[in-house]
Amino acid sequence: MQKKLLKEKFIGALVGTFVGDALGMAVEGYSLERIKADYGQIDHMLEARLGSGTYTDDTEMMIGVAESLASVGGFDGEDMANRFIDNFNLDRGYGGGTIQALNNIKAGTSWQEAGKHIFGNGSFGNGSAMRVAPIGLYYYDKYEELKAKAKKSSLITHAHPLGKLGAALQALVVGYVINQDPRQNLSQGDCLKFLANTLEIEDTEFSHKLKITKELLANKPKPEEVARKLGNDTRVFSSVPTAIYSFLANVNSFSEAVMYAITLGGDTDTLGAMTGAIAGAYHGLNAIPQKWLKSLENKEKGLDYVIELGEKLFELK
Ligand code: R7I
Ligand code: MG
Ligand code: MG
Repeated sequence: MQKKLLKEKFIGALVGTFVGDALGMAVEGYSLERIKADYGQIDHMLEARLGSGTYTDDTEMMIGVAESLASVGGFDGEDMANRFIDNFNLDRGYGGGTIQALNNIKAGTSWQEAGKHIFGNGSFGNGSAMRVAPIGLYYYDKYEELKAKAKKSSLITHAHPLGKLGAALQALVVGYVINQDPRQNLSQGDCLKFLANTLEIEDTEFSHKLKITKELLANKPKPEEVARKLGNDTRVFSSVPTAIYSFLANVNSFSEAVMYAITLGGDTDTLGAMTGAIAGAYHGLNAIPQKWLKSLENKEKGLDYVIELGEKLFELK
């Protein structure tokens, strides 16, 4: 692939996370029906908690993942955990399990142990998948390493086997689409087959959901059915497959994919962030509408900073 396109795709995955997160934030927790009644489709940044065009924990943590990979030159759990702690801003809206794990680390527990007993057996929230795109970029040319590093990055806060698997699935789909040329037609079937064959998901929630994804793609169902069958909540198996579906069902357009994901309701900032990461990694930065880019926050660690992080990761490769 041309270097110029690959660079666009690296930056697109990070900015895609940011745009999807910011677009979905204002309606996080709304039902599909409420979004439909109040807004129809959300095609501009609404006024939100920290102002329109601002990001939430999804992007704040993605920034931590990217910063760590870029500064160390690969995965380092202790460094990544410290970045999460340094960047942490409670007002961005963090999940309870993640807050606990980061507090454990601050209190001296190692990053390998900090998340192990949250919710009993570790969290399977979507917090480690929503932030994982930079791992998909950094290891896009080595899928075995990509999976292993994604799982380790999850362990910091989401130690449950399904939490780790969900992060690996999201990183893997990002890595896969980085390798695909957006000017050629992407085969939905090949993509799903690749994911099922490359990750050890057999007999898990994920294999079940990917099978449903394939059926839904063939049937062009209403969004209500997609949300009901794939899920739209904060559990990782109820959101990563939904993001993959949203991308594949709208494979020719970054904006259609992200707006579709948010229309499904529920964990909308995260569905937007994960779909934006995949669609951005596939299409590249140029496919993200200017009107959205212009409305993103751009002070400290804002849009320009995220673009620079994408460039840095690309240069390192
Ligand atoms: O995963 P996490 O960081 O939350 C991310 C979400 C995203 O929507 C962000 O935008 C932000 O709003 O928060 O936080 P966790 O608390 O680890 O997990 C999220 C939720 O998943 C929990 O509140 C639980 O509802 C659910 N969950 C579990 N439920 C039962 N048993 C996670 N693990 C378990 C479990 O083991
Ligand atoms: Mg969030
Ligand atoms: Mg969310």
